[in-house]
Amino acid sequence: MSYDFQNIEKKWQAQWEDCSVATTRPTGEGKKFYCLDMFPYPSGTGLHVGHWRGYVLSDIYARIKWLQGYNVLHPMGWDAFGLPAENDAIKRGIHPKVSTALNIAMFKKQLKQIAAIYDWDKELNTTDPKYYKWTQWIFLQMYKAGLAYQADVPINWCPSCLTGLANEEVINGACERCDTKVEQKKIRQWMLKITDYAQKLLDGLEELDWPEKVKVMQKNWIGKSEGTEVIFTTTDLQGNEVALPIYTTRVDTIFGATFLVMSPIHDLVDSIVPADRKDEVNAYRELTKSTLAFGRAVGDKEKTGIFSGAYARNPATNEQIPIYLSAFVLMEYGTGIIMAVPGHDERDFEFATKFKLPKKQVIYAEEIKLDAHDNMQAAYMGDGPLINSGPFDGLNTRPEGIQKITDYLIKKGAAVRKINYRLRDWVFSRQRYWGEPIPLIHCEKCGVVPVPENQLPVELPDIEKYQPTGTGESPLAGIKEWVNTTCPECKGPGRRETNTMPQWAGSCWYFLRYPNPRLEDKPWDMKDMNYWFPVDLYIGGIEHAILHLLYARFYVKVLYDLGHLPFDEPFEQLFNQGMVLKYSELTGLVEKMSKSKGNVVNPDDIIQKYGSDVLRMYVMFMGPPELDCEWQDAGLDGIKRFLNKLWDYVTNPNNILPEGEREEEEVTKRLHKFLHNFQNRLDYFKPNTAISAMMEWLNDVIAQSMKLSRSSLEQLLISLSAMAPHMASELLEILLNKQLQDCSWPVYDPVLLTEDKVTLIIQVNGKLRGNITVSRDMQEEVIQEKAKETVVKWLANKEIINIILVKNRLINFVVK
Ligand code: ANZ
Ligand code: ZN
Repeated sequence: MSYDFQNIEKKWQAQWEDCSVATTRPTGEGKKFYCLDMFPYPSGTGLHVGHWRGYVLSDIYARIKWLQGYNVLHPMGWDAFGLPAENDAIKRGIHPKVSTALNIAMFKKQLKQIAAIYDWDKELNTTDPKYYKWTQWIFLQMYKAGLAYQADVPINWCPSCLTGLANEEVINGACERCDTKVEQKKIRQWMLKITDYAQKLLDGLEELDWPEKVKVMQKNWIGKSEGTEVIFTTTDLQGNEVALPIYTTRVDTIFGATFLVMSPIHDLVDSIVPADRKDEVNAYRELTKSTLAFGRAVGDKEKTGIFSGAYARNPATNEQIPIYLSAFVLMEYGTGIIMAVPGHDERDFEFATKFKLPKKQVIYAEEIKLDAHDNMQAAYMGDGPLINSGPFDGLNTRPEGIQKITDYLIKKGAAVRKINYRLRDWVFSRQRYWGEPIPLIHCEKCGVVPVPENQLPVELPDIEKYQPTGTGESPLAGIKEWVNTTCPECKGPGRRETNTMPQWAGSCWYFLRYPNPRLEDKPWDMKDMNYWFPVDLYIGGIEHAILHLLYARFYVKVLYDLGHLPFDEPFEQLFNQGMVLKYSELTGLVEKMSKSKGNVVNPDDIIQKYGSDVLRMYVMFMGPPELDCEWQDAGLDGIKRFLNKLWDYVTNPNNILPEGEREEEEVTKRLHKFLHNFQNRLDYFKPNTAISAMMEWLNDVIAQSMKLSRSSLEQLLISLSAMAPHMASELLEILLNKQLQDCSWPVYDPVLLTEDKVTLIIQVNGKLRGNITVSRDMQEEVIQEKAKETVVKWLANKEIINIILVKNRLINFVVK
């Protein structure tokens, strides 16, 4: 191999280590570009080639902006709280502080091989008390604004991790981390009122330059629904009338509501179930308890249910209809009670069929088939004129039917218009050790009292037993000296809150800290906020489309509303890179890399064998960056061959002209065509085809033995530096005696892009008869003469009565 990557990469990395090439300039100095990576969790397994895919991509854009003269902020940090470190502590007896520090050191060493232009002076770590002091401070601002509250709520409880989980951490009813089936458990929790921000979080999406897919995912997660809350009534066991509010988006079908269904855990169940049905009902509730998932996991399951023994009055028809209980109605959505319309809702139809309940048609449609007993064969979900709906017959279902029936019910005092969101408040506490302590004190006299801000951070104490207690209390509860404290208000005895924050707490705001991570007396400086935000480009995995991005947007909106930030959306442009997949011998499938599939590629091995530049370029060349792509070793060899070919060509003195000598015009044009394609494709996030443009250029140059001027060589090498910075820096130095930091990003000249020869079509009486290639600026008369010669045979013995010339396109001889 002609290019000695091992020594050359070592040399440049050592140089960049001593003196970072691209330190961020002070706030306010020039045009800024904030290029952010989703910071990694420093796991024990080290950096993955999947990380490389995102980090190289962002580095390309950071490098381009840097060479264009922008003031670039391209930082890196560590999202280092979380369960794995704690689980490690339990398993191997290593303190999370120790294992986290070791992992960070390893990650940093590996990251440096990417040779990204990170400004390591900006490095931050979420487990550093100087950092989490401000994570706690933000929580207190939320608490003081009434956005944090305690509730005894049924939460997702992972019986294996022994902790509560956020909805977002439950995947198909199982714990995201350990895949154990999640149970429901009522436990005292700290909640954040993210639901107060549902509408703002929806509205804010409109303006963002984000992938449509991510916006849709967030919209669906927030799940706005506009409908009606209708009051049905029943009589409780004491003979009092009680209201049973239901939520529906189809109030137009209310005349077809033939029963109500209530969540089995609804508070009103006990007061309406008659004595003779209690045992049966309780047995059903017991049965469904474990299957009741918090959130929306239920719904498609087989519909179980039971008759409550009670009836309700339908306010539209005044009919008494039976009340059923079923786990398919979620307590957490709407009112926890629904009106069932089997004629026009599929789920209700199934339920009615199973329990032999009446189905009533209230929308007319020709295609509805009735059986011999006038029963509907399936729910009709379409629209049409209302029937069997009293004074509303003949009205169209939507929007007129909904409107008129809602108005009618509102007038009767039996309904209100209502907007519901799927979004739930955020369970913010964890009963685990390795997280930020929640800075609150419980006092018997004063209640919950915030730790005074000048006493922050509340440091996580050292501890011997990390094991989760399983009682719903964090291991911190066992440290008496730490828990027992004085109440900041009455100075009497107080107890510290022992729950910790979820891992999200540190990652919801880290990007605000990067401009000045060592600031002591405040979390950030407004001057920095005004200058650096919003983040210009945020790159990370699609797996964060909902969780992290929604929480971070929520934090920023709250901080904006509280006057702590001058903007309310943090990330202007978002790009999600796809995953790296690889064939697994074990499963015979191309899959996401994982230890268990035995298909993980360790970047260290690749760097050993091919070097960092080849790996950088390969992860960009493997496919469109937004798609999942398959790793193939052969692809590395392809890149290696290309870089060697490039090296060999430009280091051959015969191919480079001496200083001051001009190259042929064709060579300059070919270079500018490349520069144009390269830039254009990068602008559209197509680094893979940008690399192809460079490969095509090189092939042309070699095929035509083009001799490059020194200035063309320089522009080529600077372009290369975005992808392969080591090799580019070396060549700049040895061939041109230049340093990358003294160069500027090349600009293509649009004038050089236009080909100066054009091919014209020649027609005779509108029929294609030939073509000629002429130079662009050739005079019309000359073109005519040349064209005549080409089609002389078609003009013989003809009289030319007109010549039509469309510049640079065609020439048509009209003849007789
Ligand atoms: C009667 C009806 C008739 C409905 C019909 C639909 C079609 P979105 O759009 O998601 O808001 N619903 C309400 N609360 C529920 C709960 N807690 N658990 C399960 N289902 C619930 O859906 C609103 C519809 O979902 C509501 O409108 C209600 O069923 C059901 F032809 O009411 B509908
Ligand atoms: Zn007190």
